[in-house]
Amino acid sequence: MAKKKLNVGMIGYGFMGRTHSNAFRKVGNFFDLDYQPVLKAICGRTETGVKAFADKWGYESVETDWRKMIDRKDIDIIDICTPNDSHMEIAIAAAQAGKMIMCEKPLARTGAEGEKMVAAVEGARVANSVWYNYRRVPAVTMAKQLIDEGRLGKIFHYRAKFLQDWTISADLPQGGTGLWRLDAAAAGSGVTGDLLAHCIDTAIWLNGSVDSVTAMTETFIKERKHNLTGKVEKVGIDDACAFLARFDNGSLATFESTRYARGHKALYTLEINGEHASIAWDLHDLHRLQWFDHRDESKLRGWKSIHVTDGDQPYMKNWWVPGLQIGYEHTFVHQVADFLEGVANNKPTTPSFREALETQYICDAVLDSAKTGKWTEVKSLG
Ligand code: SOE
Repeated sequence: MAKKKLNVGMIGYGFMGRTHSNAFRKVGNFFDLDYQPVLKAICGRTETGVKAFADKWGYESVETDWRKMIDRKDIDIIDICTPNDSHMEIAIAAAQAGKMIMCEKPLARTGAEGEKMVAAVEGARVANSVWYNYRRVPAVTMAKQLIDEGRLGKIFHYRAKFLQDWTISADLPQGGTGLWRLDAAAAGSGVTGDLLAHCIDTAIWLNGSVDSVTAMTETFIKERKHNLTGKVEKVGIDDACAFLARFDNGSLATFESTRYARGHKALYTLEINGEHASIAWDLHDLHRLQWFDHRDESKLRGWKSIHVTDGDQPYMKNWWVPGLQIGYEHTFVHQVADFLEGVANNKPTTPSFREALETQYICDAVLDSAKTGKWTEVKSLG
């Protein structure tokens, strides 16, 4: 049977524009789905740049004004790949136009912005999801299955960190292409919204809601030249953040992130300790899940390194043959596959905007706590 086409209109074409375009192109080759995405239009402000991107990735048309893209009748899905300060405006307009929406993480700069986005997509009843791609690393999805099957028993500890080192130089400017992540007005926050948001999203998916947090943040380089104004301006983002959390299930957690950990480029690790078993995972070895089960016979008990590449492990039957691994780009393919399956079955794709709002509330509580120095309760989703 011929697949039904869904036309994608992508807004923004930086690093995430590439990961998403690649995913839309590949998904139909590996997943058996009712729907086939079509790269219908790409939108960016600079005509030459957006045309070059369209040629490279095979988009059928280009737009330089996102509002025109949203007005187009031939677009079904709006994919938001712009910096965080435009997520809300674009998502609300897209929802009002009845488009399905896939939004790059984080949902927004703040919980208040996120609430308006949730109201818009739920009011318009349009399919929506946020690209928290690390949920869809097969080893991480398998961790979720093992936890949901009760194999860890009661969970006592959750530990996560996300370390990078790319902003150490004081000469690095803030603002503009690629560097908007250093500009608080565009990004909302620093490592909290950019990197810890990933750790938080995975954590609440695996271990449930967070009740309260206590945090510290630091901005190591206080002033940087701003690419848009040409002037040296105050840096408003957090360069590093560490926080403690209490989950609703009684477990305790530590989270840490920085862009000043010399030698680390994208070290995202997590560990969970339960009553019966522990799990550990490392993005640099993303196809492996470390597993310790205290119920094993004592003389053989020890950490196992499970190579998550077999057909009965999450997503893997769609790829190569057992033993051959996949990587970072495939997590985005999985996100599209799940979204299209959700559209076919009229089921929400996790994380929905509402689920991603919980991450936003935790980020808000972390940043508030870092200012007040106090334990802070996380706003409830209601
Ligand atoms: C920042 O360097 C960044 O690109 C994040 O924005 C992504 O979300 C993360 O997956 C990798 O690091």
